Amino acid sequence: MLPMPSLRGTIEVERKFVPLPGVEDHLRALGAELQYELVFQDSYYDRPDFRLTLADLWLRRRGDRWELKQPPAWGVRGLRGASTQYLELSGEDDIARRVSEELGAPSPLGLDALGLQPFATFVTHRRQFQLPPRGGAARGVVVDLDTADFGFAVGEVEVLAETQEEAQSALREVEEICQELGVLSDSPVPGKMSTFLRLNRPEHYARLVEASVL
Ligand code: V4E
Repeated sequence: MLPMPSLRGTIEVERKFVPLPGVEDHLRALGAELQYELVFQDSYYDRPDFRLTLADLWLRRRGDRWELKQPPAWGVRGLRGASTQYLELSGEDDIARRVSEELGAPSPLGLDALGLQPFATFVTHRRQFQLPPRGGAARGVVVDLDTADFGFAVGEVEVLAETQEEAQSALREVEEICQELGVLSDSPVPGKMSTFLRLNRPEHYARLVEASVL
């Protein structure tokens, strides 16, 4: 077992999929229940030189909350490809500190003082399903079915993990559910953000593909 850093946080191990017709019936047959239906707006922010997203940092305002997704310092080792793992920060002060650090600010500044601009804004209609925990796992599996207002739909299977062992089993669980749903693709399925950028911000998209962030 690897030594663990003391500050762990919770990481999201996820896999996106193309939501085929009948996916909701399929989910219910696996024991999933609809948790909620929600409409929210995301605005993603970066510097004009794409400093944050080139570092795989995704700063967004979802409704009235700031959120930051970043690659975790721990998790499934060597994970690449169709499944992803990200650590999500949600306290505005913590986020401002992390973004200040990434941008090389001499001292932590507020998010409004860091020269950030929105580069993508879209509205998502989400239906979230919950699958009961399996095989002794502490948490259930969440499946989101999202439709964005630019005419794009995507599904996502997500399991939270707090230790490296949990992250490994979360990855196995996420792949197992995708397999059972018949949506386990070998190659990564594009999400809302990468699709939005490809359609609306081709220069930004090309830089991220070139840097292997997307
Ligand atoms: C992490 C990330 C981006 C930010 C958007 O994350 P995502 O999970 O796609 O959005 P959403 O709305 O489902 O967030 P949730 O509600 O689950 O918190 S945009 C690009 N990335 C990186 C990334 C990647 N490199 N590859 C894949 C397949 N997905 C995401």
